[in-house]
Amino acid sequence: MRQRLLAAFSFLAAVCVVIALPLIAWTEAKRQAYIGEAEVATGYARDILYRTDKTSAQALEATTLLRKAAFTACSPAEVRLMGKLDLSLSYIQAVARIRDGLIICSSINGAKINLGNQVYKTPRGANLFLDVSIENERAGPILGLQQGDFVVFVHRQLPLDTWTASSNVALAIFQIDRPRGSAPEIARGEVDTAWLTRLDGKSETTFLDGARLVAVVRSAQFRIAAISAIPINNLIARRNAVATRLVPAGVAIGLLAAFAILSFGRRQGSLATALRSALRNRELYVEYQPIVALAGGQCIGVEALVRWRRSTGELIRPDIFIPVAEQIGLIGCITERVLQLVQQDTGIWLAAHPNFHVAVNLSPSDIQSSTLIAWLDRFMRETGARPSNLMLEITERGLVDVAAAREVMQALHARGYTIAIDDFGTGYSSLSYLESLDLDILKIDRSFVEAIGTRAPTSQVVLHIIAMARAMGMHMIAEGVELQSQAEYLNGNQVQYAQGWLFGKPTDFKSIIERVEAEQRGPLAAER
Ligand code: G
Ligand code: G
Ligand code: MN
Repeated sequence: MRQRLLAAFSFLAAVCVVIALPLIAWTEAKRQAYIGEAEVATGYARDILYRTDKTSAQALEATTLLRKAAFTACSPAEVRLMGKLDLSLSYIQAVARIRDGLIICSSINGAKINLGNQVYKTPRGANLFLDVSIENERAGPILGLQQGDFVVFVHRQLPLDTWTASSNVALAIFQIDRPRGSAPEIARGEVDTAWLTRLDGKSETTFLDGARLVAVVRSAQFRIAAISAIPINNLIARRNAVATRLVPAGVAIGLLAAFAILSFGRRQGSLATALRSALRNRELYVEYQPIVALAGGQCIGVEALVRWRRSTGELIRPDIFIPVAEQIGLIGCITERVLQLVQQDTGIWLAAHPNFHVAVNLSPSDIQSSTLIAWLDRFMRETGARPSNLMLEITERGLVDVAAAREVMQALHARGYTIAIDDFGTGYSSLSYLESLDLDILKIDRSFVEAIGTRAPTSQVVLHIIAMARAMGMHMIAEGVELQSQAEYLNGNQVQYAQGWLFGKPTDFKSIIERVEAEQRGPLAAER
């Protein structure tokens, strides 16, 4: 059942990944294309707005100078100043004096100027002549800006004279306060006045409207806004260009991830099945690694390490199958089997050696139920061993849920079992928990022993662990001791026990018995 669920789940996850990744890539291509094209459109709008602002500023400058000069109307001095302004201000075509709606003199002496009849009053009290014609001037429509007694003439299309990458870009300048629906002041191509409302208080905005991507930018100086609209085809072309890069990558990554999920699911599934039959077919056995007293060197106990040899002869490491067993709820069966195997291997030998211990590894779930205590009680009853013959190794992970563990731990303690914390320093654990649990032994993880005497940043950690264990009255077993120098360092720092290849690799219990009995016969016998 569990397995079907795992298979179904990994299949579903794989399908999701295969669909989702190309979709994400496609969405990302759309997003990138929009950002890119919006940047282009905003650039055009900013450019024409800059030119318009510049034109307005020059017109303002011209009228201000003429007003300040306060020459007699149309005197030679005034006309000379008009001519100078016309020449020096690049955006300006002509300057003129107006009285009662008629031009009375200008910088282009003699040429007739017709103001036309399209006039718009700006909120600041200026008049805008939208349809001016100047005699002999053929460079396109002209705009007249009247402030007080003067009018400045500019080319309407000049600000739009900007370079665009594609020809069908629409550009326009709007007077913000013009009534809704009226035509823009200056325009090239087709624009919609309703776009102005999309600004909505912002200084810049972009959006899609039908077949176009529109940018609106508002002037910081004048009550005008610039608009540019680019064809949506530009956006689509850019999206397709980005998508041809991203989508195949998305498909490839999606397939790879799906493959990984499926093969992981199958492996976990098949490992789970194989582990179940391993328990039935007795494919598990136990090896024992000596634990020695650092002072003296005699073997005072062993750690039981489970091994799995499949019927094919393949040996699977506990690092691989213990986590799977924990996941699928099979770890309790493994712990029970390990205890049975230890009982088979040690028989009545432990009863005759009360100072010798076998350390058994427990998983977090083992110490959350009292079944464990029943197994241990049976072990004692059937072998005549004492609780001091068994040491129980608990990992830091097992202490995360202390509330659940505490009851079982106290019961174990009350019966006289030794409790060790395994792999100390590699996981999460709070000192206050350690103290409140009243643990007997701390196993110093191999990684800290490895660092001794090296330049590794953790090389000093072992000293802190030792100090802490001593402060809490715990004895220590150093794991993974491979070098004589490590053993001497640990012994010199009051670590009582050690385990590692220097003292012996995991082996069968018969070899352990031989070793211990040889040591008991005397040092000379042990040498042999
Ligand atoms: O010696 P070996 O490489 O097999 O040890 C790998 C890991 O497997 C060790 O960290 C050890 O704690 C864990 N392990 C070995 N035997 C058992 C066991 O019987 N039960 C549990 N829960 N873990 C074990
Ligand atoms: O349960 P624990 O994590 O203590 O398991 C010990 C692990 O370390 C096992 O995998 C065991 O085979 C391995 N081991 C034991 N002694 C040594 C040693 O001296 N060096 C190295 N590299 N590994 C060791
Ligand atoms: Mn261990």
